Amino acid sequence: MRINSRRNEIGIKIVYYGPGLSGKTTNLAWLHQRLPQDRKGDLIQLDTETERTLFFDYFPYDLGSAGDYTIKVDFFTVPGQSFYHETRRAVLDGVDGIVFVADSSPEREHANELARLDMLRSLEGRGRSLDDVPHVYQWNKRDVRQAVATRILERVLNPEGAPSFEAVASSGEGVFETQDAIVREVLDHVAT
Ligand SMILES: Nc1nc2c(ncn2[C@@H]2O[C@H](COP(=O)(O)OP(=O)(O)OP(=O)(O)O)[C@@H](O)[C@H]2O)c(=O)[nH]1
Ligand SMILES: [Mg+2]
Repeated sequence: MRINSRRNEIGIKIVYYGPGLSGKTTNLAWLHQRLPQDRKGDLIQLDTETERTLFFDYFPYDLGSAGDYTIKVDFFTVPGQSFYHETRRAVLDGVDGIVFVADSSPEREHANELARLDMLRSLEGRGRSLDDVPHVYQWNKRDVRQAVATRILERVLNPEGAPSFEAVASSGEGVFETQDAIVREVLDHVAT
């Protein structure tokens, strides 16, 4: 969190985290397309020729004001492919809120768990944990065949009972609700 009292500005950093191909970039691209033109900066996508995220995706957004302060949000995604571990750690640095985008495909159950463990370890490495980082889960790809039951995703990935949302990011379903929820979680956290 960056607080600039001279400019009456609060900056918050939100990271979309999750296994490879779970739909993190799709979430950010959809949000960027729909948010009002005059309040967003360019979407920066650093990806490979096959559109896998290489470093991160990013765009800044003016959320509006709270009291005397204006709130600026920086949205990031991490690269999900396992060998980009160090990049994920770097992107998580200074995070204020996390959206964990899980893939509902049955063959990705293990990948979801590994990604969550990787995230916990990276937070731990900085003396942080999910207890003190506001976060929400997105059960994405609800449209796939034999999607894993949300009851199971909740039990395995969300034992802490954080807010969670079903989504089909490729058609925008659930994307805005997820974003709205994480921003609210972060602002509630600041206020307490
Ligand atoms: N069926 C289905 N496909 C989706 C959904 N959301 C995203 N996809 C597709 O899944 C693929 C991967 O999406 P990305 O957004 O690039 O995934 P990512 O999590 O950014 O992947 P990495 O950058 O490699 O970590 C793309 O072909 C998307 O169109 C969804 O809800 N349902
Ligand atoms: Mg990506």
